Amino acid sequence: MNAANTPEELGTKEIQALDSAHFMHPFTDHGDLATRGARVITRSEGVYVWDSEGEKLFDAMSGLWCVNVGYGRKALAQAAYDQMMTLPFYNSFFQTTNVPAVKLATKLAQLAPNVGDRSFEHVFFSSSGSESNDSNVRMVRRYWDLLGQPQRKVIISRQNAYHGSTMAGASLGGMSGMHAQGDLPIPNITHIEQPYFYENGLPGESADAFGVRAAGWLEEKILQIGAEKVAAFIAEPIQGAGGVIIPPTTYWPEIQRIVDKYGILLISDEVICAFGRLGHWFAYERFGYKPDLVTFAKAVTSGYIPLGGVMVGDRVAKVLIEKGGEFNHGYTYSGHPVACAVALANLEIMEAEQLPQRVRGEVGDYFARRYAELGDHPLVGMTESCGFVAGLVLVKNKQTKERFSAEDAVGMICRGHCFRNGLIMRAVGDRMIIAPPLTLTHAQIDELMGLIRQALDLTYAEVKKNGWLA
Ligand code: PXG
Repeated sequence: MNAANTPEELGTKEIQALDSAHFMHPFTDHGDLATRGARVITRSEGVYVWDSEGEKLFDAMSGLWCVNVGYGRKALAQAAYDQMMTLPFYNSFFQTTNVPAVKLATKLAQLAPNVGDRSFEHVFFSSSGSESNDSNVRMVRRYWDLLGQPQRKVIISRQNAYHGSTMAGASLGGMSGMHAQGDLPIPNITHIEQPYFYENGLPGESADAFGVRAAGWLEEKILQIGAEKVAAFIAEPIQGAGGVIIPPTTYWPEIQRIVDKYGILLISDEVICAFGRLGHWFAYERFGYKPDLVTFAKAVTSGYIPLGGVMVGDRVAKVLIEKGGEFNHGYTYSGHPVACAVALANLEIMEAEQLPQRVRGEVGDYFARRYAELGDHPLVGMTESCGFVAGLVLVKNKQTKERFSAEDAVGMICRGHCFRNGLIMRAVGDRMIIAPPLTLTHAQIDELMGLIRQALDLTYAEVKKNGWLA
């Protein structure tokens, strides 16, 4: 154990006390946390993490949607060590560059498939998804200014989207709880309803019909604002933090038709969905649409070190480069050599182990089949998965699909049972979601489904005891 990680010297209680005294966590009620004490995660291997009490947990969330190659990869540590000893940092502002950043940009340009007249030859680097989406706002505005259409300012996004936590990221996102704090969204960002069929489909409406109707909300919004004022539409291929909301297959083609019709830019926020998660290097390939800008972060390094960025499609890159002169935007760590070296080593593992192919091939099929079996549980209203993301809805009554009330906090009850029984699964309202490492073996898929079923059984027993079942 090194100095930064010494549970032997500091007991769990002491770490929790210091945590409460000094560490402000993201999205956390600190009063509440102080009463229960944070769980201290101390080590990891493969698809498992351990806490300071020695409890082993199956990490079905890949850290936070990012550890796609699994924990304990020596090659990534070695890449970081070697790069730190060679050149730990140099900036890329003043007409300088570094080899790992150049190699990574080249590699990403190779991996991003061309679609129709769109190709991706350029990458802008940041250190996170949030920063990348701020960069998107800056680039989109610069693009339209350079084209002599400065009135194109409005970016349309969706309710319940997550695009990060900076001013622009939180504004682009559609989380009402975030907007309620700090006067968000910032001007010129507006939202349409999400394509959540289970919740918003009309009685008798097919998923396909709903997909077209939901995409139509974009056209309605564009017409309401005036097409000449709309700069871009931003969306996650599948909403992650919003609860793994998988749009009907008709949704994306109709979105494409609409953005093409009005000539507005399309931003695909693939912070969760890229790098094999849906069985492809980039998710737009899976759904067959043509974005102009693609946000990435998280799994580009499998979360081993912070790195994010934007794949800049030729339509935008050409204008910025040929007409733009200096673009007054960038971060100290844009193209950080250590982060880029780790990303290269990570992508090498993904290629060598064919992780995207695994996810869209037989292993992915097995995962989908086993996950769908959870649909027979009395508490489960529906299951859905795509690649290695999956979600299910907890319901009071399987036949009528009656939902629990928000006060019941049934998702949190289920999450508690998961944690106490060796499983990390995320709760978003009454949806339970997972995004496991892409390395899962068949045996680990079986283990995971067993752990989920056990948590569902325990949750069922508890809500039954509470008299909540309809
Ligand atoms: N876009 C998307 C689609 C994301 O999922 C971000 C942007 C922001 O990335 P950074 O690196 O700035 O955090 C994200 C991040 C959750 C959860 O509760 C999800 C994210 C972050 C934190 C929590 O599921 N996604």
